[in-house]
Amino acid sequence: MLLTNALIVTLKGNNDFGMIPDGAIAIRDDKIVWVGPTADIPDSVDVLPRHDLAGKCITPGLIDCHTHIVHGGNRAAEFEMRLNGASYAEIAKAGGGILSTVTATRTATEETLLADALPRVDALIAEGVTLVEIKSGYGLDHDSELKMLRVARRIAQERPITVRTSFLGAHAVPAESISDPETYISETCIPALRAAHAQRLVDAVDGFCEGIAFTPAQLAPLFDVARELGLPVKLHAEQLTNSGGTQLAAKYAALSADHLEYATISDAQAMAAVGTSAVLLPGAYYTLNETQLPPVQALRDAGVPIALATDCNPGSSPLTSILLTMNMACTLFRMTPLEALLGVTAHAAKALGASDHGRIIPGGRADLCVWNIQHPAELAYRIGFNPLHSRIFGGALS
Ligand code: DI6
Ligand code: FE
Repeated sequence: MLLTNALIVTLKGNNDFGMIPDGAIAIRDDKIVWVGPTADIPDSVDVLPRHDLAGKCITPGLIDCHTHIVHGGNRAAEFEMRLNGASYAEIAKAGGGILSTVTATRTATEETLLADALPRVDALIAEGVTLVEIKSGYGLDHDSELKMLRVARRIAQERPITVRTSFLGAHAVPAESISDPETYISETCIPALRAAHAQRLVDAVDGFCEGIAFTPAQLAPLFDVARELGLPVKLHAEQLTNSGGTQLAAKYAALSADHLEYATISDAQAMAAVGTSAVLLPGAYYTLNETQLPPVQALRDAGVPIALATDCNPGSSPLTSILLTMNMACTLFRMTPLEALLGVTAHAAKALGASDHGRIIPGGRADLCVWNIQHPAELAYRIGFNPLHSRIFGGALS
């Protein structure tokens, strides 16, 4: 198809929206084959069926590059506890937090996990998300981790969305292994990773480096296996304290280091040196009532691409709005609307190693959003308003 008469936000460069007023996009199958001014449409694509967009705005399909969207139950009761004075770390230490979701996830059937996750995925789709990353990490035993990853893969069959999975067996130390995290990594986590990889369930390997989770030394053997299997790594790093996660991530040339509230200037420089992206998660910052801001200016100065994501999870970020995530990044982290849009498109794609996503360029995948807006800054500006007109997924309206 040939989309004409649109304000196209290509995000072709890195420091501007790359706008083409009265632009056109030619799509064949699931690929963008040409983009430029409507006046310059080449003969080769002029034969395609035309859709006049009457001045609407087109951006790349949005990307949520860090979610735990598959999980059992919810933690509204814990939300209430926190508001009555308990801290996140205290709740985790008392066997609540992540571990209560582990129990709910272990006991849920695959069908229940899928049925619970789909409405959350639908909320993302309704705001133009075309690619979502989904982590395991609430199973913490062999079968339950694989179950979560199978559900994540099934989401891509049930809905018009691309799913990238991350194995997060090192999300927390399960209650039965609490005195011996090293053995949990070697005897449970690594064998589960190998099995999940053999069943093609894993696109990347993630971990949680934190006082309440794992140390860099405990995570290193897992990352060694990821490397052996040819899988890229990512890491939850410096969310609650500076625990050396960013340096570990940089040592393994991770795709991304995520959260980063307690990261330093030298952490940002270590990431820049190996091309590791930052993934900032304003929903978790907001939900935990955090006051330590991630080092946005240090990341900018070092040239680290900054991605944004919902972190959709039942504990620290029960958020399924990518547009609100953009708004929070601007208001809470003082990022610009351009940075926010790059954060959920081109930079999110980079954080997933998905190079054909996130920009409107010839050869790129035809995942697009059509918006009822006059300028792309409107996407981050409004709060709780969804201007999506339509969504094109793999070259088809959906
Ligand atoms: N950091 C987070 O914010 C989520 N996981 C993580 O490593 C929270 C997970 C949860 O509380 O269930
Ligand atoms: Fe997370």
